Amino acid sequence: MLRILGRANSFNVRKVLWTCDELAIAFEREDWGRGYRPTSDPAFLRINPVGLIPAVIDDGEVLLESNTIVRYLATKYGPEDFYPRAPLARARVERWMDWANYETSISLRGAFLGGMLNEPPWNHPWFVEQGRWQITKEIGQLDAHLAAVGPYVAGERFTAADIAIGLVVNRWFCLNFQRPSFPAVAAYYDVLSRRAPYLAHVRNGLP
Ligand SMILES: N[C@@H](CCC(=O)N[C@@H](CS)C(=O)NCC(=O)O)C(=O)O
Repeated sequence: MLRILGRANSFNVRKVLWTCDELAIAFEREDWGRGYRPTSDPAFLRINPVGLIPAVIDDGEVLLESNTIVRYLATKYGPEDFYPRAPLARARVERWMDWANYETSISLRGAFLGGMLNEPPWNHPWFVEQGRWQITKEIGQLDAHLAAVGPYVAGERFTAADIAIGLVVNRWFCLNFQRPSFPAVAAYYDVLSRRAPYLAHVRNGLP
């Protein structure tokens, strides 16, 4: 059975849990990371020398990096719609996964880790303000995109792109500053919230 290493409240582990439930993949999960066994433990570092969760073990093979794991599971277990094989359709999914993991990760360090959890060094006031400004700009870009192509990020169908973006959107709605309203993003949050695995692993009260 698939083994998922990582705490269930981690942003990146939740992508894997959500994917498994969407694709009906059986798994067992072990608590590793902040508040549990530390990822600096030599036993964990033998699995992921970078010391980050999630790590997944499938058929004795280690998989690392949340978006790579989602794509691996989608390729191995998922239907065509969820992770298209055609190059252009696939690129339209992967574009948003890359955008989420690079662009919004940077802004959420200031807006979430600094501004909400007060974690140094991200809590420097300049960095918090910069992160809030940047994530607001990015959610505005997502809003314009969803208004044009919705209801899902890649258009008509729910895809792996929604796994990455669904986490960002949930966190956006939990941020503790005066956020402008973005109607297409709010509608998208409602659409995702009709999915039981989203409510179980993502919109479950955690940012
Ligand atoms: N790029 C990595 C980032 C992984 C990451 O930042 N994981 C965080 C949790 S979301 C972590 O390992 N934190 C340390 C801890 O929980 O001890 C991915 O997408 O998997």
